[in-house]
This record gives sequence, structure tokens and C-alpha cells, in this order.
Amino acid sequence: MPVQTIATTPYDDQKPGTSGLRKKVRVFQQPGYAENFVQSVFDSLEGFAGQTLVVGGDGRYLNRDVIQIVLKMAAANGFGRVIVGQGGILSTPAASHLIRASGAFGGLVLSASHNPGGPDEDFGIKYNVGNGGPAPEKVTDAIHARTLTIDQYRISDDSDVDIDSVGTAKMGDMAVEVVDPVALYADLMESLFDFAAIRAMIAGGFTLAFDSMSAVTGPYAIEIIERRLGAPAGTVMNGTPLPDFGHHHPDPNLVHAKELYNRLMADDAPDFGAASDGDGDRNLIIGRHSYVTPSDSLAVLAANAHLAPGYVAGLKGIARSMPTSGAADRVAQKLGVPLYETPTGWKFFGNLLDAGMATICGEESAGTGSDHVREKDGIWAVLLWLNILAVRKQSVAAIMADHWATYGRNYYARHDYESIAKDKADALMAALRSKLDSLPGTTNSGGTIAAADDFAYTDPTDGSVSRNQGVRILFTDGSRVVFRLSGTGTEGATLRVYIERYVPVGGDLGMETGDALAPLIAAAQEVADIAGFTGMEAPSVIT
Ligand code: VG1
Ligand code: CO
Repeated sequence: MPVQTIATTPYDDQKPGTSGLRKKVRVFQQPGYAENFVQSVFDSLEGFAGQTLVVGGDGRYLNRDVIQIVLKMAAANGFGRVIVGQGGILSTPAASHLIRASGAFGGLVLSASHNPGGPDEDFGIKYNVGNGGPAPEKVTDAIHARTLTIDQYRISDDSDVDIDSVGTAKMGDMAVEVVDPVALYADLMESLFDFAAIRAMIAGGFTLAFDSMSAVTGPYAIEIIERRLGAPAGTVMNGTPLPDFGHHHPDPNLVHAKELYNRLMADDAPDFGAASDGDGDRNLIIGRHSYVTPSDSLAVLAANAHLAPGYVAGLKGIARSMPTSGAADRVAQKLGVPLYETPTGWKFFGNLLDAGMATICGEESAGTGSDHVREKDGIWAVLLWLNILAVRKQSVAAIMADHWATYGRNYYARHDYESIAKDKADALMAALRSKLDSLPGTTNSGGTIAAADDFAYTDPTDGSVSRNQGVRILFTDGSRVVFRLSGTGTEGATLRVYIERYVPVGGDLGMETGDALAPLIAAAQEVADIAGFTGMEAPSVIT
């Protein structure tokens, strides 16, 4: 296998964000752009000679090309084996499981998740470490530092490998194993949940719809929901992964999963609806005429997880990202287990899961998961919901009403202001940060401000500190407004405003979310002058 060493010059924009490096496809198509990043990953690691690397992606445009580049670079850099999903497909949770199950050194997950795909849209590369989870900050910082000094990369001269047939090939000394991307993952799901009970529920007339959004979960959902659980063909909508996701954003929210939402709100709606995102790690849950906010979903899953075989022993702890509502905190309190509040992004959960401190984790952005892998997992969340429904034999709406009657309700919404000029977004955040000290004690439409800070997190397992993770404005009645800038976008900046109000048991638990939050939405404007800085009078997306 002839290896070429190619001279290169650094790109100055390869800093990984919340979840890997995400850029426009055109950016990735610059000469040496993907190669520089992949070599920088390898240069930041030690001890992988002869070891295994897992590679796969969500099937978006450029997936196949970058997989061939990764194979040739892995061979030239001394990996012993690469395991690749057939057709280049691996959902993010399935990649995490495969890394763990195969004892791999790490993996490269090719995805820009919920971002749109296609020649004019987005692509991404994320490195996951041997526990199956996203590289922690110290690793992504090292990768970024290397991208700024890199002067060469190594790549094999070999021709492309056939990644469409299951089997093993050789590239020099390195084995390339093409595997079924679904089977191992589906078996893991079957080991965690009571498939017989869910099957019986479906056979008994329970109806459901699952929207794969033309993204990676299609083959997984068809195997698990239709084949193994016996749901009728057609239960899985948009089940073929397309390189451009059929021109949609594979983002499972009320804007982009509108088709599913409308179906669940119709008179003849099925009992249960769900969707997942581009790379299969997020989930949207909608009961018949009953939308479940992701933060509430996390709380309900945590409160009821013991009803599924994989979690009968109970939870060791619950972890949520800081902007996620406090609904899960009340469940943790009742269960008598610790609750951890981390910065946004799954990479902060890995240490807690590895240390056995948390069993279930979640984010307000529709990501929930457990210690079965080290990524959030869309299909896992759907199956846990189905398992709970099969045991409790109640509707989603009834389960939600019961949950709120037990714990009180955290009214919650996220307002996204997209495509803001970066300097304006930075100026807004800087202005907010500069007045944090003077806010406590002042009053606005939201009430009296009790505290205001910039969230910082100290990892309880290794003491590492992450600062500037979002500005929190906390009111005396427990309500809060949180501001942060997205770390996954590829165009300008996105301001995320997270709004939460808690109403205890005995209060009005049946309000419309918009009404419940109106005073706090006004307060967010007053404190941050969003319209003044951005020129936008309303958010582009509300979830
Ligand atoms: C967003 C979400 C965050 C999630 C991240 C990656 O990040 O808010 O909760 O972990 O996407 O998810 P940001 O920085 O844009 O707010 V995924 O499914 O896009 O890999
Ligand atoms: Co995702």
C-alpha cells in the first residue's frame, strides 16, 4: 500500500462546536479541508496503531466521499481495522454502540445532525472516543490546536473500497469490515425493552406513526418498529435516507416535523407519533392530540424507566443540560437520586455515565438517552415511551396530566433567532454579560430577579471546568430565562432563548404554554433588547 505524504496548509476555521466540526459542504470541498481535520484528529491521539476505528454517517451528501478519505487515511496512519456501516450508514447511537461493542479505539461520525443536507447545505465530522461518546473538551481543544499548525497529512494510494456489500476487505495491512448497521443496535434495543408487551399492545390495536424525515433512522425504525414489533408497513414515514433529506431540515420539531404533527392533531390521529433527526440521536414525542415538550419527556421517562426491563433496578442519577427545564429535577428529588446540571452538548454526560453516577440524561433539544450507549438516542426514547405505554395502558395525554398532578408543571419554550450577523449576536451577549452584577434585585415584566450569572460547570469526575456556557436570569419565583449562542450552526449566529416557569401542584396546570410564559418572554426582550440588537421582532423558530 503506497502511502503519500501530502503537504498542506492550515485552515483557521476548524474549531469543533457543540457537536463536532460543522460547515457548509462547499467549505468541506476545499482542497485538503476534510483531510486536514481527520489528520488533526489522528495527530491528537496516541496509541491507536493496530487498533480499530469505527466510521459511518447519516447518509447525507459527501458522506460516501469522506468515508473513502477516512479509510485511506486510517490505513496510512496505522489503524489495524476500520469497521464501516454498509452504505456508509450508521446512526449516531448505533456508532456509539458499535465502538463500545467492538472495543474500538474511537470512531468518526459523519453528520451535521439536524442541519439540512445537499451540495449547498451542511456536512460535519465528529470524533468519538473509546467509551463511544463524543470527545471531551480537552480532546476537541487539542484537535483544534493541531488544525492551526498542520503541515502534512498521510493518505493511501489505494482505490476506493466497496462499502455496499457486507464483508471484509484489505487496504494494505488494515482490514476494512463492512457491517450491517442495524442488527447489533436492534438487538441492544431488544435487550432493554419488553418487545413482547409492545408487540401485544400494537397487535391489540394501538396505532402509531414514526417519521424518519428521510434521514438515517429509516432502516432502524423499519427493522425495529415494523419487523420486530409488528407495526403495519407504512408506520415508518419517510423511511429511506436521502442525501438531501428530500430538501427538508431533518430537525424533529414542530416546524420541520409539521406533517407528523398535523397527523397527530387530526380527528383520526394515531395513539402515538414520534420522529428522529438527521443522525438518529434526537426524538420528538407527540401523543394523540398531545405534544410532549422534550424537557417533560425526559422527566416522564426518568419517572417511569423502572417499568422497562433494562431499568428495573432504578436510576443511579439523572443529568440534564443547564437550559433543559427543571422537570427532571423534581423526579430526581422524589426518587432520591442526584441530579446533575451540565453545559449543552452530549460530551458533558460521558464522564457521569462512565462513573456510574447517572443512568438517564437529556436535553431540551429533544435528546434523551441512557447509559446503554454514550450518545443521545432517538429510537431508544421512542421505545422507552412505548414500553411505558404498554405497561401503564394509558394515553400519552393521561400520563402527562398525571405527571403534572404529581410534580407540578414546568412550562417551557425555546425561542431561536436564526441567521443573525455574528457581531450583533456577540454584542448582545456581551451587553448581557456586562450587566449581570447589576440585575439582582431589579424588577421587570417577569418579576424580581433573584440572581444572574454566566453558567460554569465543574465536572465532578475530573474537575475540569467549562465557562461561559449561557447567561441565566433567575427570578424569585423560580422562573428563569437563559440566553446562549448555538454552537452547531454554519451560517451567522443563532441566539437561543430558553424560557421556563414552574407552577406547583394546586396551581393552574392546564394553561397554553405561550400564555403561561408571556410575562417572561416580555422580560427576555427587556433584559436583552433582542429586537434592538438583531432587528428581529419575533423568533424564527419556537419549540
Ligand atoms: C444543539 C442543541 C444541543 C445538542 C446539539 C447537538 O446545540 O441545542 O442540545 O446537544 O445541538 O445535537 P446548539 O449549540 O446549536 O444549541 V445534534 O442532534 O445536532 O448532534
Ligand atoms: Co442529531
